[in-house]
Amino acid sequence: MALTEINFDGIVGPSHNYAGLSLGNLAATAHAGNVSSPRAAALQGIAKMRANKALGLVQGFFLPLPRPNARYLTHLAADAATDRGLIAGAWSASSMWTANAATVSPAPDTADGKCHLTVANLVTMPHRAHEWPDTLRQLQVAFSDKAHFAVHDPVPPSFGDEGAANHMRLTAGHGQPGLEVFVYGRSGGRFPARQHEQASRIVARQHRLDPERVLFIEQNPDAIAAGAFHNDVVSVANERVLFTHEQAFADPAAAYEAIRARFPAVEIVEVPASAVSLEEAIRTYLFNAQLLSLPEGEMALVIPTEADESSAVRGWLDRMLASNGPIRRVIPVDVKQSMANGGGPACLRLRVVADPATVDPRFLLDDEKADRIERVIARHWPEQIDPADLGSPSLEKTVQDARSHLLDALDLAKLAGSESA
Ligand code: SUG
Repeated sequence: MALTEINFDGIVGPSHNYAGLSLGNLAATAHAGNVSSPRAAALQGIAKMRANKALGLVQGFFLPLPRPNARYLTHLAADAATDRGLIAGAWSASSMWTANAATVSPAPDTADGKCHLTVANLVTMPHRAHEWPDTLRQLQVAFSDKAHFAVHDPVPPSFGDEGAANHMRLTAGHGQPGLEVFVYGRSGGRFPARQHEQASRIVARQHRLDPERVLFIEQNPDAIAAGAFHNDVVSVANERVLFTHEQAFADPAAAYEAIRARFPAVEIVEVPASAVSLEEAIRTYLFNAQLLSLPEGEMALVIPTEADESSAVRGWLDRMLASNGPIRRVIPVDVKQSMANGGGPACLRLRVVADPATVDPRFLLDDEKADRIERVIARHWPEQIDPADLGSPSLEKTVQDARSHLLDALDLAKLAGSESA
């Protein structure tokens, strides 16, 4: 089979909770302390995968990581009563947002003709910084075919790297060479800039990209300060289309010019602030959408229901659809449980352009496997978690058992236990 885009969604883990750990992520901090619904969250995620698969797309998934992370907890020497944030961090299900798992450069872009993946170090947020060893282990299993994939260690922790959430690819077709656009933050005003320029540059060199087909663009500090903690909250690209908010980049005119110079076929669909303010774009996650090329050839935008329910956003989308632009369909999806932690449809997936036959088939979804996963979730995922219960031995057992049942059901028991320290 030819190279195709495969979306790997993170299965929402059984410890999904609202601990309010991500400074600068407004949804996560607004919902801090709320009771979460891990079972509903995971089922929402499976429904999204099923819907995308039904569009004729290839769908993969990654497993939740072992939580609580026992070795990490030991190293924290945390006090159960006073170090609640640290403990919650060890329990976080944040690996569900696989757009932060790694940066991916497909084979047509790299000097050795392999698909390169660099696991993200996620060092800016403590609860995410301990994800990468287990994520790496999973990537090494899913993409173990060394003739087709090169899986890299994270860039040094001195440079924060948040993976594909700050990376876009423009190309005439997924299987053709592309322009890889890395977006970094220099200043985030009141909030941290999570993607360091040097991390992006290291990844580009490590992936052996052609310097003529790489761009490094600064994110607008005002966007970070308004809550766009990753570029994928304000822009998304697919094939020849860049769908972006007017205020996504520090210098939008220079950014568009540089993109056009290297990829003249680009179609930039820019949403002006006069139609959708930066705040409304961030509140509704209009840009944290999956922009997908359907088998029939047209493009669809999979948006969160929050965006569909906004009159400003919906009004703009209706005008866009009427204008005969490159995006021909808009498909709302309910991922409310993830959205309340600042993770929309695009955060929940990692795009890998590859021949599906070269990927470990245990990570690819079919209908029967979706049924199997749903059954495990319905039976073993907790219905609710109050963040005050994080640390409880009985909840710990429930969460660990739930994950083991999933691993067994998918023949992936070898990923039991933890690599993280
Ligand atoms: O890293 N939220 C995640 C959301 C990640 C979204 N990813 C992309 N935009 N690609 C984060 O901020 C909240 C967890 C908590 O507060 O309990 C959290 O980690």
